[in-house]
Amino acid sequence: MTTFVFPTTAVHIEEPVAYQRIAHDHPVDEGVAAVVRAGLRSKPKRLPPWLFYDAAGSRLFDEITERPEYYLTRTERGIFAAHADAMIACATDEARLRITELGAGSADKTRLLLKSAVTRQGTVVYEPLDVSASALEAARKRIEQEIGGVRVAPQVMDYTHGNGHGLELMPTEAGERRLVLYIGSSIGNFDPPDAMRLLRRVRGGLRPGDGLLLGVDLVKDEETLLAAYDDVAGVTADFNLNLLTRLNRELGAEFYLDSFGHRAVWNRAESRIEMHLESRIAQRVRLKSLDLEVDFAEGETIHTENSYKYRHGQAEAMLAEAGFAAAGSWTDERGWFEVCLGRAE
Ligand code: AVJ
Repeated sequence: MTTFVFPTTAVHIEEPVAYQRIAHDHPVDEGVAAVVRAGLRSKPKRLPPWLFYDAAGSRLFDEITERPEYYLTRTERGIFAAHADAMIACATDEARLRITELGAGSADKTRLLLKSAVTRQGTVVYEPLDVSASALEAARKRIEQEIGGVRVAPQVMDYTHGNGHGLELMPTEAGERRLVLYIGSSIGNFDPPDAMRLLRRVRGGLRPGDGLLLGVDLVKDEETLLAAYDDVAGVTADFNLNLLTRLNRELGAEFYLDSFGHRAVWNRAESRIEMHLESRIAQRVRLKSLDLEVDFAEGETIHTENSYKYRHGQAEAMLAEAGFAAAGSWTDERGWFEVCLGRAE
């Protein structure tokens, strides 16, 4: 029996027996277990955003990108639709291009760039890098089916965890240049020092003349930013709360979803949107597979994501610091999103 202590009363809820059974059928992923244990014992509590992306979370993220408030995907796609040819021309500089993407393909956005490359040089090798073999396989099928002339060469890799070395990529051939795509504002999840480490790591895997195309979300009015991370249909809330569903399933946790709420905050000083899961009540939550009990005060939060927003010119400055010369930058008519091309020096 689990007890939720409300300010004025106490509610008793039956043990979620089904979770217990599943937790025992399920081998516990040690990486997930370690990061959850550390994150829920730290003060303030936090969990890393990569935990969002189980099967249900990945579906919810795709749904977010279609919400009217989530301008990021639509805006970046518009930039590619208008400028993909210019970007590819700028990156090739007479050489043959090989396109490497950090992440398993951002669907139509990547497609626009691949099409430009095929138009320009007849065929192109496309190398998506991702930790998920299944995501890579889905991307390979989709892309080979949809665009002729693209040879997909997926590589299973966790590009986010460095060890001081450069990215280990397949060697390019003579007369070939690599263009790395890091789009979709994915870099926004990293705080500035980690973002710089990642960019340097990418640079470490490249040769002079190779390129990095970086997509970043820009600072804009607070109302627009907050709405993008708190859509009225509640998809972002479901996406955030799904993290607790995942812990219930995988770690035999006993989070009662109705006792937590989604909160998006604009942290102006840090220039980032923060997502939190806020405990509506004072409560103790058990995570059976971790043999852990976690206390929450009423209103206490688990910080689940940062999404950094940049000022115009900042992405280029970061690229420069990582060893890339500015080779081009494109934005939309509202100046909401920016795509920058850096050339490895
Ligand atoms: C995938 C990290 C770019 O920060 O906008 C969307 C994730 N979180 N809504 C972002 C996200 C909430 C997204 N990124």
